Amino acid sequence: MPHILLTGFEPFNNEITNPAWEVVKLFKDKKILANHTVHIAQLPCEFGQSNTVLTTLLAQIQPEIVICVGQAGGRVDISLERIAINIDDARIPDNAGAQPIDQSIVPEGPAAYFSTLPIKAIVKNLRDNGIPASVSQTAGTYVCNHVFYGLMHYANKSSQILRAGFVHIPYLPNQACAHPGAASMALEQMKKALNLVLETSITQVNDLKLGAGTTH
Ligand code: PCA
Repeated sequence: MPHILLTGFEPFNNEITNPAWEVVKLFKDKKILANHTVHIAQLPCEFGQSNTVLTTLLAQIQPEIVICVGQAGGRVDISLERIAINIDDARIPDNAGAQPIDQSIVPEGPAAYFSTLPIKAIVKNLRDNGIPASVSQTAGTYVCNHVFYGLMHYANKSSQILRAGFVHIPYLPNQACAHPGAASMALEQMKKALNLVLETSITQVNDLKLGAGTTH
């Protein structure tokens, strides 16, 4: 029976919720496409500790598919992250007060890793189902990119993990009320989106060759 690990983060930056955890927790013990069991976990919004927690879970659960989800306040849609880069550069302190600037995540690691999720096929499936989605060319340089890089570094050495990647999601509507003008997405739609992300990650063997580039 294949296993999926799905993670979300605790709230950070004075928010009282994190949409990533709110949606991930709806998948507790769920079965996707009949036989894939979902395991969920909350990660601390802390450099270092987030990857310690994640790698412990990866060793325990031995999942075939891993998807980490984070809040990207201000983004307008479900963002499929393409690339994790080997740098921490924190604009704000993390939840433990750390604010690394221009530090490698894994000093001996490569500059970057690509997501191994079928990100183009996922974007297409989400849009076909009426959910705004896009490929994102950067997950930033804060804790989400830190976890994305840590995940891909681990997955790169693992024969167990077949697919791994990171998804950023917008604010929930109640959060956006405190950030006038910021986009948001309802929890139900995020849940439908995440379900499609998981199903597509299971069924789509090769990604589609669809344009998702940007000029800036
Ligand atoms: N978003 C932050 C860290 C935790 C989260 O949910 C980020 O995008 O780095």
